[in-house]
Amino acid sequence: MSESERDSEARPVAPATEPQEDPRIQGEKHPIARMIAVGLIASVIGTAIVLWMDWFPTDASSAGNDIDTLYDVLLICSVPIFVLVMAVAIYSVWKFRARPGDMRDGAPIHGNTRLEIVWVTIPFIMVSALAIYGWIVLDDLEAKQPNELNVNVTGQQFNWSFGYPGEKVRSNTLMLPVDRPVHFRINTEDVIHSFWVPEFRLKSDAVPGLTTQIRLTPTREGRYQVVCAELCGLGHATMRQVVRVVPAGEFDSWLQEQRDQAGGP
Ligand SMILES: [Cu+2]
Repeated sequence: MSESERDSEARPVAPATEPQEDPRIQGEKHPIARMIAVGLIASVIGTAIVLWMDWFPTDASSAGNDIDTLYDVLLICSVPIFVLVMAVAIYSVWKFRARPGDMRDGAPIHGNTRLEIVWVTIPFIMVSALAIYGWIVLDDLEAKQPNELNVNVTGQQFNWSFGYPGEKVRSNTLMLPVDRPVHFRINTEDVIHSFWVPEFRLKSDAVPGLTTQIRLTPTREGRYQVVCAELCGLGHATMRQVVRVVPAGEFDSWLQEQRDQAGGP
């Protein structure tokens, strides 16, 4: 009798049986369907909540409508994905948690090619479509307008100042005539700042060595605030200046007043 024959006699081979279903998932034949149902309900609720929320103050510029619509589209696309992923993750952690004293290994799980193709393709298509949509909106907003008022914006730690080219006027209040297109050229004297009037929606960094620009038309008279939206030092939170959008006649007389003061004794 050879050595291998003796071995097989000594250790009887266990009879081949069908693999047992893991008792922990018995009765959970289609947990994925239930998870997706929970995720879909949560997505509808989540999307309704974020659309109901007021994210920005009332808009006061020509860019407001387009930016708000773009923001809503981004929310409608991203909230359901976030909520669905979190719903599946939280449901799984709760439903398939190890009971006290259960020291067994988890069931072995292998890759799923079809699922992986789906979860790469869908986000790729969504992100590409949103990027194209955002680019079209931005391109539209950046188009040159007739009869633009040029305003030079200068940021420094920790205030903003505004120059009206050709007028030799500099001001710490941003005075703008209503319904006239404005072309802002934005600079900084020190570190990076970010020029933002929430009611106008558009925002642009002020970067050392560069002149950045934005175009918009103020459409609502009122008093707003320029906010620095880039952490720029200890006084960052105080880096706010008044914006006033006034009728054209009032703007002209203000400009005349500033000219007189600049050319005064
Ligand atoms: Cu700043």
